[in-house]
Amino acid sequence: AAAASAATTEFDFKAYMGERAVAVNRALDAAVPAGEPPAALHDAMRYALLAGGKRVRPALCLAACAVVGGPEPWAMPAAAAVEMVHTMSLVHDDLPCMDDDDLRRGKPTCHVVYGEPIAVLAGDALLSLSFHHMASVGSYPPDVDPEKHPARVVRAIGELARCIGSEGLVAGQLKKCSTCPLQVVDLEMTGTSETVPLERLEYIHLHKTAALLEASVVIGAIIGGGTDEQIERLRKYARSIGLLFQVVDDILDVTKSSEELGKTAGKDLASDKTTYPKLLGLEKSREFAEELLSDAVEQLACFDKEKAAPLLHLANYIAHRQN
Ligand code: GRG
Repeated sequence: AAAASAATTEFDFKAYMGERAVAVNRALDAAVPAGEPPAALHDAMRYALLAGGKRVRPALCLAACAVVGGPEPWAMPAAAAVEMVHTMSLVHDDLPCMDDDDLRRGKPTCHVVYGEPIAVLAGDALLSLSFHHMASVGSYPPDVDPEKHPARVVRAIGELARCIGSEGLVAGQLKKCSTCPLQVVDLEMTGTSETVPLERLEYIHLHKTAALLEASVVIGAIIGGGTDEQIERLRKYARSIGLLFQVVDDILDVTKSSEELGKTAGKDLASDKTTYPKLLGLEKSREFAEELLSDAVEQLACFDKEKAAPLLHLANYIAHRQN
């Protein structure tokens, strides 16, 4: 973490994120036609995609492309694609058969506005659009290396596919469903770790949250032309910040609700939900978060300091964010 402040005192993280969000929103806006048939489906996709969001995954993807020396625009189709996957996972997560949430990013959820069948289909369509978008040669800038680029795109598509299915997002969600009838599958899948709450929690977070964050970084590095060694270092960086993201989320759940309630124990410590503060205590959870941050930062040491500044700040932001 010391390296973080020394390297990048002049880096304006807020401006960096703001500029990336604008560029990513433009790409997402262009990716789904407004008002074209089937209009209800396209509207629902646009509603979910353009409803705000911090755009952390696309920023990671663009920053990873840049840190290995690739021009950022090369990674824009991939950055848009990872946000499409993220958005569709939120749409499905909010459905009545999953978390049954009415609000997302401060707005009514997709199924509340468009109905459940359209929300399911909008999610499905966003998922396939993400792959279509990544694979569309025409969506890449003309200066990509025509010899190397197609192979990089294929490799990146493989990374994206892997992080979504039974080794990624879907697996994490299945594990979360252990109180519903899916439990049978869940138990078959996980064997003995079922009896170890911390292992179980880490499994959920590594799949549900860290997998897509990891893929976002790795895909950016692949498209940017990173070496295998660089890609693996960045994968480690991303895995640490992926877990960090969720540990901090758990901590915020406790501390924010404590503030709101004016009490020392927040809603999360009192609820049934398993969280890091509940299993480790608040102090140990904070220590764990700092460890994960320094593990992530360590992986950036071999990169050019200036080029690594966005990834360094993204890690610090994830560790110290307040929402
Ligand atoms: C992927 C095929 C497929 C199905 C979906 C429902 C499901 C399987 C997975 C759920 C995944 C899920 C909801 C993970 C939570 C991820 C997470 C940490 C969300 C919050 O991310 P932020 O803070 O949100 O980046 P914003 O709104 O800023 O984008």
